[in-house]
Amino acid sequence: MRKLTWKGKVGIAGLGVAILLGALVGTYFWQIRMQKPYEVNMGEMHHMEGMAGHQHGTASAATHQASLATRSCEAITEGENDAPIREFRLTALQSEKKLDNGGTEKVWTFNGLTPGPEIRVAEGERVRVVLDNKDIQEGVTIHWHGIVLPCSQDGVAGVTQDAVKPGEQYTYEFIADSPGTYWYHSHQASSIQVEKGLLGNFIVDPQQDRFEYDQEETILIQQLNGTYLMNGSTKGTHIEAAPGKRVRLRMINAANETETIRVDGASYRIIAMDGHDLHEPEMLEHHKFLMGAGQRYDLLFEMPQQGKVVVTSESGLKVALGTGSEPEIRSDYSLFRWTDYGEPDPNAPVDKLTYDQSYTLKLDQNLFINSINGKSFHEIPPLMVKEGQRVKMTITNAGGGDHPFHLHGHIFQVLSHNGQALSGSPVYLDTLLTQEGDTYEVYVKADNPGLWMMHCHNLMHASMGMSMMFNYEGISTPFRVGTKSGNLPDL
Ligand SMILES: [Cu+2]
Repeated sequence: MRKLTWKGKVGIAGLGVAILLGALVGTYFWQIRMQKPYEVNMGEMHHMEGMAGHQHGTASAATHQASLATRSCEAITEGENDAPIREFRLTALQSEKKLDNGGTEKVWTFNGLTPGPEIRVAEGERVRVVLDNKDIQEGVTIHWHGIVLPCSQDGVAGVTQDAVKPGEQYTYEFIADSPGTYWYHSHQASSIQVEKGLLGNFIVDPQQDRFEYDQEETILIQQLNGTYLMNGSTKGTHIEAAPGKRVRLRMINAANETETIRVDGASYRIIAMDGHDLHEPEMLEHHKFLMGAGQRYDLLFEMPQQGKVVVTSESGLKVALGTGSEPEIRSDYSLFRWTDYGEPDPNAPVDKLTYDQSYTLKLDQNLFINSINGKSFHEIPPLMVKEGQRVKMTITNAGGGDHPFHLHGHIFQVLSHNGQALSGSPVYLDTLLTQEGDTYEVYVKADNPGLWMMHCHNLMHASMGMSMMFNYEGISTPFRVGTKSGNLPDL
């Protein structure tokens, strides 16, 4: 290596100091901004002129008359029907958790547990969850990540409800009409509360399964006060599975960072992403896959006649299925790509999708302030849609690491990646992992009137500003976000 001159050394040191100063100044200004008392009505931000979209086709939006007749998000509830009711009670409370690395963590839990109790219902059932808050001072909510439900049930503090304070109660009610793997978590001060443990699995069993299996298991990755856990363990846990059994493995990434997952001991199919089945997924040999924060992957494999199957994250977390010898660990894994996996669905041709409105979103980071189109959180004009519109969003990751982009209240379909149309199975997501330099086009039908958050699911990024609204014209809210109300959904 070339020896550095003293000038070079001073230059590098200077650059280091400048970067450090920049970071400190950026964080300082952000904190000042957050401390200034403020209050925002997330449903009235269209007086900021909404975000300019490009119109296509015949649907010419009458944007300017929108504010006349309004309907409150609070009044948009699940209608009556005779679906069977499944009732659950979740109480948020402070507790302690002993870890298998010897440590004890002060945690926030549902019913004394983190992850909280698994909520499991059948497709079509009416889910009723009574939330009580025992002693979480800043209040809590529950957001049902990935579930399409009425606006008032979305669990976003300051948008769809007030945070539930100690001694208070809130009842959520919605029909679980889309089977799959989901999760729930608090959406009050989410970057703090999720990390402290307020989260759990949410599984909707299908009425009719497209895939056959003998056994199913769920793996959840979380970051508890900074410590990574897979199914509650820092080291590795074990699941019973007999040779020859077909296992459906539901995987949930509830942490903030992207996980690289490896499966040793069996070839597997990825049969669902974010709860939605893939069409004719082929067998994967020696593949690892990326799971963005907030995303879910469902795997299907057959237990070998001898030995274990081991699921490992690159951060070293492990779950072993079965007994016997350890599987051979290979080093030649290729990276799974979902943009050309499986087969196109002739009943849902992607190239037939047309849209009325298109929007461009640039996700970026400067000096630790995270932005969308150059602005942060409540300064970002909402993306305004009308009920019935077909919307295309072009999402670019311009820097700052991975940004798993999450839209509430809808499922979107991915059209293309870096200009290349998807050529395999249709892919329906609620959370899209974007990496630096990526551009994706996604399609969403505006068929669920409300006020919906759209944010990075690295909740640290969301707390630093990468969060905005997807608002329907004519929908209002009586709730307020800000330091005055104390409703801070992504702090
Ligand atoms: Cu991000």
